[in-house]
Amino acid sequence: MSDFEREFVMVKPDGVKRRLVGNIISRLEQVGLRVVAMKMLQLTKGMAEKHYVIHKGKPFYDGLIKFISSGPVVAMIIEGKDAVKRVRKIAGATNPMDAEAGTIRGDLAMVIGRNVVHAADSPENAKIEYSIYFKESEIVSYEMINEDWVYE
Ligand code: IDP
Ligand code: MG
Repeated sequence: MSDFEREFVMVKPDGVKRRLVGNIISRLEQVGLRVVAMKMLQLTKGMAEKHYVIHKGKPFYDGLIKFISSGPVVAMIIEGKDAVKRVRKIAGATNPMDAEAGTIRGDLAMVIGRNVVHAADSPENAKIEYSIYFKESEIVSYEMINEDWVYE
């Protein structure tokens, strides 16, 4: 489909430690998005700095780098129609206090520094970010068995 996009998503260390990985992935899968690459890893400080380069210099930056590299994360590429917009909507507002009920952050998190999930904010940034974690050869391609019922 021509408007298919790839979004980069990461379950943060709080999400992994709280055993919310399945819950978070389910929410993405159940609307009709698909996982096309996934791995669990712990970020080095260098990887964390690369990932959050746009926030360098902000007051929360040092804490963010320390937190995101403090434990395992699950990095994944999510594919589907308008995947970036759709995933960001499902993730909810950055601050869980402002996130609607029914969103990942609205249902599963309390404060901005522990908001359980990361999702890239544009298709361009998604590609830049997922390239830190995945080689092109690690991204798979497949049709869902219910493709014709999820898409028309
Ligand atoms: P996003 O994750 O919704 O795209 P960004 O503004 O890109 O939000 O911020 C990246 C991450 O940095 C947030 O998810 C959050 O964990 C953290 N963060 C952003 N603003 C603050 C803040 O004011 N205090 C603490 N952490 C923050
Ligand atoms: Mg962001």
